[in-house]
Amino acid sequence: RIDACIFDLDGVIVDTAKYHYKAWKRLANELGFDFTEEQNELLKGLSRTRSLEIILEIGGVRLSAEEQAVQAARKNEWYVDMIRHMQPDEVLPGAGAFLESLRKAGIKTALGSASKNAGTILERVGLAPLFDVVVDGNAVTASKPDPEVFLKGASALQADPAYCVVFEDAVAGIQAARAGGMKVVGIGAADVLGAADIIVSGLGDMSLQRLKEL
Ligand code: B16
Ligand code: MG
Repeated sequence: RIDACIFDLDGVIVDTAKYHYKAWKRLANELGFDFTEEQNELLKGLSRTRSLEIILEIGGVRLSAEEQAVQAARKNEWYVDMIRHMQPDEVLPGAGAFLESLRKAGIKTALGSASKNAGTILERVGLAPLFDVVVDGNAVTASKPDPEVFLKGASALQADPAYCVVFEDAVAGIQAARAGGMKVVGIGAADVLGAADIIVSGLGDMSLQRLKEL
């Protein structure tokens, strides 16, 4: 029995990692060091603040808390400048159709994202109407792997976590779903996402039938 599905945003519904990467790389370069796409992988699912700490460690740069807040805000300005141009064709393959099939089947949907920009992104790509509830980085105090974001989603949908399925592309997100007592579908590569119940390459591989088999 499945009552609700809770979706991560970046890497599951849209690929915003490429915009995060551009903005973080610009910041790293301005601070005098390089930042690679492989290093960007480490930041998936982590909060903006935690991401900046990791980038500064990579560059061996030490900043005061105030200066870190300033730099995180600059990065976010560049990032928002990119995502405000996003279009519906940037929704990852199969995501819209799967969300619609859930709606038809009476299964509730929530977004569970670390991003404080999640609302803007959903509006831009036209998916906001397909989510019953949005829990984003503005609504949580503890980042993934803490289960808070998913538990808040389940609670807002009045769903028992045992009957919720989380869709996640990041290791920290899969750990968060597990810690919340939920089922989890990993999106991506089997070698990194081993702790998921099943692993698919994208929502295009999901169906109501597959969901019921979980
Ligand atoms: P923002 P998700 C996460 O989104 C991204 O994966 C992560 O790279 C980013 O740092 C985080 O959101 C915070 O985003 O700076 O927009 O608040 O995967 O949890 O949907
Ligand atoms: Mg993600």
